[in-house]
Amino acid sequence: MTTLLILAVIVLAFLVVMRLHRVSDLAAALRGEREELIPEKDNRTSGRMMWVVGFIYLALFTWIPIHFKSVFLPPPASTQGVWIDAMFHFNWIMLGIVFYITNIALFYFAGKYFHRPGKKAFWYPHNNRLELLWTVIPAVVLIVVIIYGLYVWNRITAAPDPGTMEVEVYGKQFDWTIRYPGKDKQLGATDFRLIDGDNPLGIVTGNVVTKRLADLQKELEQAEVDRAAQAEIQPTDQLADMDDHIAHIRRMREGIMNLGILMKEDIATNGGNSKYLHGADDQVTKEFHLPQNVDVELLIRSQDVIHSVYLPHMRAQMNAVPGMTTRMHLVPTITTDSMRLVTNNPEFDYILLCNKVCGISHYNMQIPLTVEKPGAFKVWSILLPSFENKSKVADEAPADSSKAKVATDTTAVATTTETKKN
Ligand SMILES: [Cu+2]
Repeated sequence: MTTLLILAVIVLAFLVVMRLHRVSDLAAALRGEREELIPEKDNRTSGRMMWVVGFIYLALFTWIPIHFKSVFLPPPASTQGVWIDAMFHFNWIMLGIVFYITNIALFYFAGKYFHRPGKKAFWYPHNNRLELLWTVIPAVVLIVVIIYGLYVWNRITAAPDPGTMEVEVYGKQFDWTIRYPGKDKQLGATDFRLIDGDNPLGIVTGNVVTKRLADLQKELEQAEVDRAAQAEIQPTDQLADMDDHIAHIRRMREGIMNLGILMKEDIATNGGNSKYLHGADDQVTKEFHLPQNVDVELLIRSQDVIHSVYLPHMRAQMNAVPGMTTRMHLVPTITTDSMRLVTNNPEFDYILLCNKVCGISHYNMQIPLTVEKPGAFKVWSILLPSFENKSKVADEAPADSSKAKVATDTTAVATTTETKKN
């Protein structure tokens, strides 16, 4: 309330000053003075005010980052973060130099050369040397900034050395799923057509393909029985819908069969190295842990729209684009526990958040990241169930109809359900 009153007083005072100014203008007009003839004293005051305003402006600009340093991000917690911060500092220094020089010159000269009667401005239309100078210097600085940026970007996205630990970060509206490679240290292949409640990433294994084919076969048989039973009762458009549904299941089954053939061929060609043999022991989890001082290659995918993997304390960000895998290196250097000491905040947690406005619950698309000593990380990751074991447990659980519904997660299958409803 007090703030409101103070604000009102300021606004009113401003209005009063404006009115007074207008009154003095009118009085001068009545005295027969010409409005555009401003006395030199007024011009001098305006010039001095230019200096005062310029000084306050630059002083505030300098004071703000110093005063608010405590709310800035803590020191970078990854090797890549140190590179990014160094690049930012370089850019800030370049910008700062230009900013102070140009602004000091702007306010100084504007204040110095106020209008004096009888004094004419110096006419100085062109100077080749000056033109060259202020074209070449910014061009060189920009080239340096761009090359420096590309250099850092190339280091962050460089091809990983063989044996680098791979971790998948998978985004969908509106959560993150993390996949670790398991005992074989290699992530298995994935296919979106295999995505369901038990297999949120669509990991491809022999068992998954067989089970999916069996499910589709059952669904097909049921659809054909329904179609035969309804043949005499339903109108033709309803029957056409049922035919479409049957054709759709057939296409799905064919696609999965082809995937199975592809898989067999790949295994025959590549033997134990086939990417189709590495999925069973993958570990899929909603928790995100990383070992300290280990080079990790993050493989980033999205199920639906563009998301963005953003780890502000690591100064790391990469888009998650549907239909492709993006990647970046990350070497976390400070454990969560150490960072709690650094920030003097016992509740501190690193955070992985989505940095693309991706839909209605975008704000909630975030999970904590725990960085721990490699030993502790190993203990944690060994305890994670492997994908195949997890789905076995799920299979043994009593089947319920709601799960079957979750299983129809892909857009293609969703269309099926839609048709069924009709
Ligand atoms: Cu998102």
